[in-house]
Amino acid sequence: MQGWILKKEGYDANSAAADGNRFLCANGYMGLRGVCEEAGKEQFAAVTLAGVYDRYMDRWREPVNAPHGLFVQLYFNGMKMGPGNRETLRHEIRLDYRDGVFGRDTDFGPVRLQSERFVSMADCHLMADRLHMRILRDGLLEIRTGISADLWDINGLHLFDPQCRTGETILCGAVTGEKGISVKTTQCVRPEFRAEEAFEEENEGVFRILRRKVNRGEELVLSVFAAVSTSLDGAAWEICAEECCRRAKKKGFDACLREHREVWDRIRRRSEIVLEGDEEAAFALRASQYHLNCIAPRHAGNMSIPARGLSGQTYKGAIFWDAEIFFFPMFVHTQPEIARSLLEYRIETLPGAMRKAAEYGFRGAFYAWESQEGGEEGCTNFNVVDVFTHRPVRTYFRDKQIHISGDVAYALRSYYEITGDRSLLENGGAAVILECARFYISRANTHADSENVDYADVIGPDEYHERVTNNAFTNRMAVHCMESALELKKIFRDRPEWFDALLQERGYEKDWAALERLIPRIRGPVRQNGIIEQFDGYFQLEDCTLETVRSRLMDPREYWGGDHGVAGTTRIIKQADVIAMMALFPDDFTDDEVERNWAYYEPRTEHGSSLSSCMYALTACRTGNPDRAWDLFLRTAEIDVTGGGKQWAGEIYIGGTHPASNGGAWMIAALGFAGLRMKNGEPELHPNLPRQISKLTFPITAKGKNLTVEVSREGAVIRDRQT
Ligand code: IFM
Repeated sequence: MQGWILKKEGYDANSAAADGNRFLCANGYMGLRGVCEEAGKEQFAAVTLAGVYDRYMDRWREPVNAPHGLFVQLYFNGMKMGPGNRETLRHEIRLDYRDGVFGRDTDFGPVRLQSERFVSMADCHLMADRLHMRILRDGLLEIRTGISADLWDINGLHLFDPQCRTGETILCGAVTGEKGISVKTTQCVRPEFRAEEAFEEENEGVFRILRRKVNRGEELVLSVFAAVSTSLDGAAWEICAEECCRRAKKKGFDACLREHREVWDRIRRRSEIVLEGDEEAAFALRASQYHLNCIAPRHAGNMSIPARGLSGQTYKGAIFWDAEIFFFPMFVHTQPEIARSLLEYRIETLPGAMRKAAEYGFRGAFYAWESQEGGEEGCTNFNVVDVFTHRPVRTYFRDKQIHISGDVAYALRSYYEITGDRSLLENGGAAVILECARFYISRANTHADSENVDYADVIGPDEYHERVTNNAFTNRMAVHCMESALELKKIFRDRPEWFDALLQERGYEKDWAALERLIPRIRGPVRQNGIIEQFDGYFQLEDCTLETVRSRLMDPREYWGGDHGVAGTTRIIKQADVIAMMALFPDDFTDDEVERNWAYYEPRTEHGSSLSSCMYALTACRTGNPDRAWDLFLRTAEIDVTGGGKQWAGEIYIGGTHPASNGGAWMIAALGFAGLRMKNGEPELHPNLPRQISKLTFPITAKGKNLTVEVSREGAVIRDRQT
């Protein structure tokens, strides 16, 4: 590992799944897992498409993988070359975080293959690969390249009726089973050598065979261009992939790569945090920013980002609260058009959220916990499979994790406050806030004999304790959402008629009055010796250590939560909950309160979710303890360098990249260590540099102004930035 390049030497089949994540190439439209050209489903090869979902039989709906157009398999004298072969002398893969170029260098014995490939940031449909083959023995070389359908699907099959075509541009098209969405992959090549050409069509795809007698010392170069389009891409989708391939072939690999790099340069100029003083941390931060930037929807203005990005089909390719609370901050401060896209997705899926609220007998908008196409709920009632009985376990994420609607409203309000751009609220955002607030009115539990209002039967961010009452985080989010609805009146004080018409259109008159009455009655946090009780009855649970709970596990993959989970009857929590509330609502709590709660909850937190550490790190910075935040920062930023994080929840695979940690690393560095805060619409700095960092420099935009933040031991400044 050095500077910008993640490297791995040697081949190890057992780490193929993790490496596929760590070495991911993506451009927001699709993600190509970090596997070599010849990889198939055994090595977890996949080209995962953003926003294209399919359901096979009664399995979980998940994103669709497109046929893989950069497939290349070499044969030498009839022998298949692979990095795991006995003859292979050396194998290395690498990923450059500056521009997402994936490289390999494999000495197969008779041939040394070096390649560099990318998923284009300049043309979202395109990916390209250039292979450089040095011949080390005389013999017959066969290059089998084409479009492979031998891909890793978790809950497939998804593509049916394959239609393949050979020729200068080969093609493989198919349709999804559920909704008949067409997916097309095309491929063409530019060999810089002569070879006999033949084609093969089979179940596994369509292939071109380039055959040639080779002599030791020869150097052969082959460029491969592949493109993907789907019938969701608009009117021109049918010809889009073919034209994209032809254009790329004509331009050549270098020109395509140049255009791709120019876009990455611009992205980095707008978002990159330069961390000085600790090279390991700087490297991890570059990795984090690469991973979050490469999955951002730059090709569409109304898409969000799944919890495992585009690294595969884990978590059903669904959008969670991760988008608003963990990805959104980096984007809103650096590339607000992407933050806007995440929220446009929520605006467009409001009807789905309203349907979900109605399904449970409530009014307003209850957003999907795992949101898929059109806001469809992907979360099932049985979201975990028990490792002992192999039976699905009833989980309550779908129906009880009601903070999701407040999280969406929280981001909408922040977008307005940070960018000063009211147009999102005008064009659907205000309606979302009103409907989310209406959901909290309708979901509140009142009592015949008291004025108190509770939220009973909920799950907070700590998912291990299910069906609890008055989860402090949830109550605070609900209040914030309802206050934001009231705040809209002030935001639109110069357009009272417009706002009144909106209230009228949504039939909101009675709800408006209800909001004003309800907010002061909602149970606020209950404290015991300054410690906020996470939910009613939490302090009555067994108070034991994390080690004790871990020692009770009978299987390392066992699910800790729910009725039979080892954590449920104890105070051990999965992830930041009270502390997440403190991070999101800093003005509610004194430093002393934050410190005490941090000291209480941190040792009781498993950090079993990659969303956890960053909240603890942020709050540690806020109380002037950046050194306490340091390890949590490294853990957050390094997760997709090391391939860490949980891989299993019961029998369900949950591995992939960790965009929430990537966003969390940005938050810790910018909001925590540099102490960036928005005060009355203006950025301010309250630095908390840990001893390892000598300087942080990064770009932000605030209210349309491009600025550079610089924080060092000498001081902190915010300067205008030329773009
Ligand atoms: O959204 C999270 C949740 O908070 C914990 N489990 C994983 C989800 C997706 O990252």
